[in-house]
Amino acid sequence: MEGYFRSRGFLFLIGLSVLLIAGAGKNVRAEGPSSAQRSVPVLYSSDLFHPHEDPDDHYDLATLFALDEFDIRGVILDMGEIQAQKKGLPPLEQMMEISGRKVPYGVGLNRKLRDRTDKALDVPAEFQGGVELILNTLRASKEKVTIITVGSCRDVAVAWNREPDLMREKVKAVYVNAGRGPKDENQCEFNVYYDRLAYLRLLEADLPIYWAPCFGVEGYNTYYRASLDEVQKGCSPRLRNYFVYCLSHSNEPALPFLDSVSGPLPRLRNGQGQDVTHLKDFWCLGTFLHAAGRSVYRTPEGDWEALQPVEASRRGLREREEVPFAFQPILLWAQEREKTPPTDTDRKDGEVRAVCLDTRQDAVGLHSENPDGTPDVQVRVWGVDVKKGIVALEIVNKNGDRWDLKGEGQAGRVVLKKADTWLDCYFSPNHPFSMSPDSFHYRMEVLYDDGTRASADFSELFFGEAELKVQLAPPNPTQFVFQKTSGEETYEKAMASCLYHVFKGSLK
Ligand SMILES: [Ca+2]
Ligand SMILES: [Ca+2]
Repeated sequence: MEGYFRSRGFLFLIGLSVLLIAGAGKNVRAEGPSSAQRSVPVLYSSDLFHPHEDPDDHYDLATLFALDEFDIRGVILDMGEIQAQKKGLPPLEQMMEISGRKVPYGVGLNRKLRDRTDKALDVPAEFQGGVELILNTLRASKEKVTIITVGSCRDVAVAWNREPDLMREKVKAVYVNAGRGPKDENQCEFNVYYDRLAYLRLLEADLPIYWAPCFGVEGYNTYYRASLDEVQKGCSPRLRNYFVYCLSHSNEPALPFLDSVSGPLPRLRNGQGQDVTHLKDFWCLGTFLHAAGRSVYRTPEGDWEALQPVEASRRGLREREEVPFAFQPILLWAQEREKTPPTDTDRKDGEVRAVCLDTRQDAVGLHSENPDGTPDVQVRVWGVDVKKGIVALEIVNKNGDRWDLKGEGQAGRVVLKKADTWLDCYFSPNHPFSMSPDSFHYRMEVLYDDGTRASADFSELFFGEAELKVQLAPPNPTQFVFQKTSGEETYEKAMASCLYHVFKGSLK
């Protein structure tokens, strides 16, 4: 929906004309980019850590501060349980120092949502800072506020659970950088991994959601690559030092480092040890540009630059607009799973059937038969021959993780509960950061006392209590999904070039 992308610029022009009329009679300065300064109130939630998990969060934070349009009302340091070890505050303090801006911040919740409506009121006060920052900021704001998430969706989802009316009234847009596109089989992705139910909850919220999947087919993803070496050529010495501090995992005092004479940009290596500094993965820039109301223009030099339409006009670039991405209308909702559990009435003689029933009950520990506070997967199995006696039972996923009755499998223990016609198995999955779809598909195998075996396959429910449903092109859209509208190659070049220009000449 290219029209929507463009309409942002149109709305901006209306806003600007009001400003110009208001200023009529006075000595109004020529229209320029400064007229957009601090015009977009923003709350920002990031899984920002030092040392970093992925330095893209540091580049995203710099982007937030580099775009003049943003009036940063608060930064949520997401994932309280990790913030306790790897604090996100040093890079945030560096960015405040470079930009000369003081920004309120709060540490986010330290545990996953237990169900979609969880208000997390039991979480200790030291981890309530994120939710409170969101709600207090909205209460105090006269204008509607844009929310951007580049980590988990936890604190925003809980803010919604606590005060939906306030959120409906005061939230202008929520940009959600997470997940896989609407055409994908499942939503396996890093930011979803953090807190699956929080992600589902935020997407289903009755808010103007701008869903920006990180991966996905048919262009429904924000992924691109850019060279950190190229990007840093446009950076001021202090901004460059901010990146050097991050990439070198420095433990020197954060603020003096900004004015130090640092060496060359440290090399960034992937899990296999390869140098990926020249081809770093990135995702979120498009959402920042859209939230700021900028459009993308092709410069006479062959670069791409994201500008306010007014600034593009001033520079004679208005006719050179390109649209590498757009937000398309979508409807997102969560569909509850059927309350009546599946039965085995149509099961064939001798067939063993296993079905994942629930993922919310805590019945087993990782390596102990006692509950450990973390919910487990419950699988119901029909057709096991209980007359024979079970000597061993194990569950293996396609990733190779293994659970068994004694807890000798490296992944953990299985606990059994027997009924007349079925067997319930409980175990604790521990999905890898990659959240490979393979780790959600399992085989259960029983060894009987006469040496024979029986087995059945099953899949873990991704969100547990509900499923994510999507409808593209709904009649009255209030939610949108990111889609690349140029070819992959053009999109990547355009975003990499825009990133370079966002930093060039800013944050000195
Ligand atoms: Ca992130
Ligand atoms: Ca458990």
